[in-house]
Amino acid sequence: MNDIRPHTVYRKDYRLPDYLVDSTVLCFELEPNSTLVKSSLEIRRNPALAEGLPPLRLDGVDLQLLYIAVDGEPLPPSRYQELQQGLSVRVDKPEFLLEIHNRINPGDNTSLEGLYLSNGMYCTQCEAEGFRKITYYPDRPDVMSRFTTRIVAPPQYPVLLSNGNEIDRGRMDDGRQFVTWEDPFAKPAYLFALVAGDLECVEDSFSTASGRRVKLQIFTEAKNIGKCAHAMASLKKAMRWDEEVYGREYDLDIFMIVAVDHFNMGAMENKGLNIFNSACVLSSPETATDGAFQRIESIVAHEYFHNWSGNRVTCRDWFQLSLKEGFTVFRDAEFSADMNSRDVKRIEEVTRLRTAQFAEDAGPMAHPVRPDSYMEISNFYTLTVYEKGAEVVRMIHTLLGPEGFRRGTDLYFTRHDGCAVTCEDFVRSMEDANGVDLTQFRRWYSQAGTPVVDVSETYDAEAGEYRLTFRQSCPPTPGQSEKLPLHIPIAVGLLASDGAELALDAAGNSSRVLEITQPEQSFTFSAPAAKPVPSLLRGFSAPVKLGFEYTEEQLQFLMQFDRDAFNQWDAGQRLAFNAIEQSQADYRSGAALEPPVALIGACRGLLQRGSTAPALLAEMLSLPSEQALAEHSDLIDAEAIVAARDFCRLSLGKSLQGELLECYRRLNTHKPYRPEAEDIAERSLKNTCLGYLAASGGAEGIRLARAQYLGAENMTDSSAALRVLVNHADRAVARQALDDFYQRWQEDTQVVELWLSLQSSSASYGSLDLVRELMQHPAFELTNPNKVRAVIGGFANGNFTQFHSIDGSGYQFLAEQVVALDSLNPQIAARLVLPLTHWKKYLPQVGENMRAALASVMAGGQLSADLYEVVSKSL
Ligand code: 0A1
Ligand code: ZN
Repeated sequence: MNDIRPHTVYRKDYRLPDYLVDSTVLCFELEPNSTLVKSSLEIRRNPALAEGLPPLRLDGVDLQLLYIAVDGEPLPPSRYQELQQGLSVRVDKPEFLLEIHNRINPGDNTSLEGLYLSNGMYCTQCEAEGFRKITYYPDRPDVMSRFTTRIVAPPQYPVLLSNGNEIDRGRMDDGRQFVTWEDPFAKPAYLFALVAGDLECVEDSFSTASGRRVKLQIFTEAKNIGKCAHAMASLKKAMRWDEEVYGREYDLDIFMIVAVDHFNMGAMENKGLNIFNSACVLSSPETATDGAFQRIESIVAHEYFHNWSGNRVTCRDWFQLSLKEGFTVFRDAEFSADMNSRDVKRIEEVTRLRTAQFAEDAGPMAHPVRPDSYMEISNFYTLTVYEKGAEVVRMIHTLLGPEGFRRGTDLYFTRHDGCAVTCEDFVRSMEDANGVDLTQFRRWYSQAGTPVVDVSETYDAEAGEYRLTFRQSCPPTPGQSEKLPLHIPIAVGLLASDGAELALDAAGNSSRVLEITQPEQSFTFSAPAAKPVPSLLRGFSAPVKLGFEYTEEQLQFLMQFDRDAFNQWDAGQRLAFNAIEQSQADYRSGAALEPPVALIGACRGLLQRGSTAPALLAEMLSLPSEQALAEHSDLIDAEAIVAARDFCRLSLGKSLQGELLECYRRLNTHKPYRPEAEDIAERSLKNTCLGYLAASGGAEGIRLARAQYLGAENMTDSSAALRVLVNHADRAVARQALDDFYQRWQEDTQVVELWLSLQSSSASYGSLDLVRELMQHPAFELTNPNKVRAVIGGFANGNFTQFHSIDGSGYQFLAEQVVALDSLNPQIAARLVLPLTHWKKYLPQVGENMRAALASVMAGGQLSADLYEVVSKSL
């Protein structure tokens, strides 16, 4: 934490760097509390700029400067000035060698940015602005340099890694050893990485399309060496996929992944040396759920794909973050869709977007995919930049088609290889490769907020014409009161009364992408026989809220007949939203709640027909989460949401008991575990049924859950059964199962994280007292983000019932924890506080409690820039 007032950085203020760094030679002498860093930088005046030699500004935070020299001559103090966050050097020639020695303290670095220690192992995290915590440097992504790194360490750190290829190693007279690495590709400092530790590795290799052999290594502590196989298999699949789908080959002779326990995010794409949060790389059937297996596959792919979309072509400045993140999320989503169930993958993405990104868009931190300003860039690693950014890329893909999109990416990679570029450059490549004009489409990058598209229909029976009219609008967001119309691709189909699809064009296609560009726009279709039922926004072709007044019958019809699986699911979600919202209204007015008859009927039909794929069926039977319902509300009444949702769940469970039981029994086989799509789907459906059976109050559900818990041979089934017991069994039964689980898995960090979050996020079990108790448990560590996310995050983000307890105790608790965390890890503190920032959307009394908690954070003393930005913008 530093003590200067955070200031705002604006995109419009971008200037080219005054100086370039052609080569960067680093030497680290590792010691826990006093690591020596020596750097030699070949610096050159940027030829793109005018005459003159302005001072050289270097970034630096928490560094102790020991030595500074130019071309071998130590600099007199008159030639440089230490600033609060860097160094200013007076320059007298256009090219020179700058040498700097400084010390840092990795042992005390709990921010997990820069160089730090995690379980006795050294590792780095430099994105976005962490390199400045290592040494003085122009820490900006448009300064790209070739790095050579020597690491010197005592023998208890036998593995010494950095980017690129190993070029030298040896032992010093004092017994320390060294390894030197050279990265032939110029890169910005944020992609620098160093690891030193007592690690083991699994090794494999990959033959590229052009026949080069790449060594693949995954490093972990010895105890986890048996948990790397799935990540390795995922990596090889990703490498092949990127060759096949994008024509992108890997470029170094070695690709390394290291698992670390203390990490702020999921993983990091450092050139040739990816560093991963252990939870996103380690797995085994006994210890990892299906969800974890799939997450690992997608994150390994995501980081690998960055080698082209991020590293070879990088961002000019941090406002362009979505250039690499939106594009790479789109790439990893398509990869996962190809490896697993495409429909379920899309449903999961859209659920996340609607629940969390739409909420972000409607909150005080709303920003465009390409933000215009920030105080702390770490706060902009958001769902908007990542997920909405990916939706924007997906829309380009939809508009251009797969071949057109590939022409665009080919041009983008060739044109900008080795460069630091902008979102504008990406769009221009798409235009130039396809001869199209995306001028209006660009507004997706600059306009914040979730667009609303309201649709109405008319039918002229005589003319046999069906007409759809689209009206688009977008609510104001901070700093953007007026919005311009967007270019929105809306995929539609029309269904006849027998479920057949109408042909929408001369070629007989039954799905068509309508391009909406005007505030209001109509399209007419030929429908000679009768008025059709529209299937709108197929595959969620644009990140908008679509309004259309469907009747319950139409929704049931679409659930059964729509050819678009996403819209089948979405029709069911609309039915569920309507039913739960009706129950909320009844709850508030004191009326008796009515079972959701249409929803029950539709779900019964799905279960009885048995024609829906298990993966999709599991999704279709799942109710929207409390968080999704909250996002859907104009004014959030947390208590009514919980009551109404619980009631609908109970009604479904009771009414469909026979069907659910039958389905559960049919799928509850003891197959050997495979994390393959088909098996994952069956487990998902089975455990969905189990959840309903237990939620409906009968003893049978609990009995089945106990039996499943005892007999489970994989973590998916075991943890699903445990979750059911924790949420629905008597407290004593739940406690016993939890104790048993902990006894069995206490040595496994990832399983213990699961055990913690399962409790903190339980509506019935996870009281605030329990959460405080968990924070005292030996497994909890306030300096470990995974533990913080499991316990405090699980409570604040996953336990809607208890967190929103009417007395405001949950909010006050969160505020206290955020303040405590801010002095340790500002990035995590600023993320953890987010649930409080939506206070304006809650019923006045509740919202006031949330606001008061936020205000108490502000009053909590000197805040980090990270936390200050979020809290001040939200108050
Ligand atoms: N580029 C990484 C995300 C990341 C960002 C910041 C980090 O530390 C503060 C770490 C990772 C990705 O997209 O995977
Ligand atoms: Zn990324």
